[in-house]
Amino acid sequence: MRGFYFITDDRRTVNGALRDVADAIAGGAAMVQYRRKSGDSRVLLEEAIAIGEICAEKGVPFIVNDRLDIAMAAGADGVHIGPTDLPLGAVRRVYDGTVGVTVSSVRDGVEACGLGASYLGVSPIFPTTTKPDAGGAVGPDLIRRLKDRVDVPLFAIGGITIDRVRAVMAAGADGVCAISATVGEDVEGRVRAFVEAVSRGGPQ
Ligand code: TZP
Ligand code: MG
Repeated sequence: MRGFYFITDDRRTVNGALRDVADAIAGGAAMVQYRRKSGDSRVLLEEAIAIGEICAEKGVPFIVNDRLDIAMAAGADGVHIGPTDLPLGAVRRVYDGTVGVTVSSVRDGVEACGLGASYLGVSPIFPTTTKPDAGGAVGPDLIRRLKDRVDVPLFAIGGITIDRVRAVMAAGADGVCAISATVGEDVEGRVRAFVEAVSRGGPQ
C-alpha cells in the first residue's frame, strides 16, 4: 500500500461524495475511504455500496471508516478504526480483512501492529480543522520514529498540503491522505498533483 489515499469529505452530499470518489480515482488515488460520521445505518450502507462499486470497477481498494458492520455488509476491502471505535483486538476476532488504525504515538502504533493492524494512519501530523477531536499535531517526526519500530505502511494525515508532502515522505511515509486540500474544485487535478508529489517524494 503506497501512494495517495483519498478520504471522502463528510461535508459533501452523497452525490458530491460519489463524484469526488470517481474524480479521485481518475486522478490516480491508490485507495479510497468512505468517511461519513452520522446517518442511519441503512443510508450509510447504500452510500458505501455505491462508492464500493466505483472502486471495484477501477480495481481500487475500498475502506470504510469507523464501522466494521457497514464495511462487511458493503463487501469493502477493509475498515479504518480510531481510538473511539471498536478496539482492534475485538475487530480481529471476527474480521481478517484490511484494518487501518489511527495512531498518535509510537506506543499506540507498536501496540496496533502487535494486534494485527494492516496499516497506520499517523495523525494529526499538522493542525487540522476537518477533525476537531484529532488532538494536537504530532509532526512528521512521529513517522520517522514509527518507521524504526513497525513494518506496516504509514500514511500521514491531518493538515497535509502539497507543500508538506516532501517533509512526510522524507520522514518515511508510504503515502498521504488529504481531505481539505483535495475536495472542492478540480478534485481530479488536485489528487493527480498529490499522486505525483508522493511518487517523487515531494512537489517539484
Ligand atoms: N483523521 C485524522 S486527521 C483527519 C482525519 C480524518 C482529517 C484530515 O483532513 P485534512 O482536511 O486533510 O486535514
Ligand atoms: Mg473512527
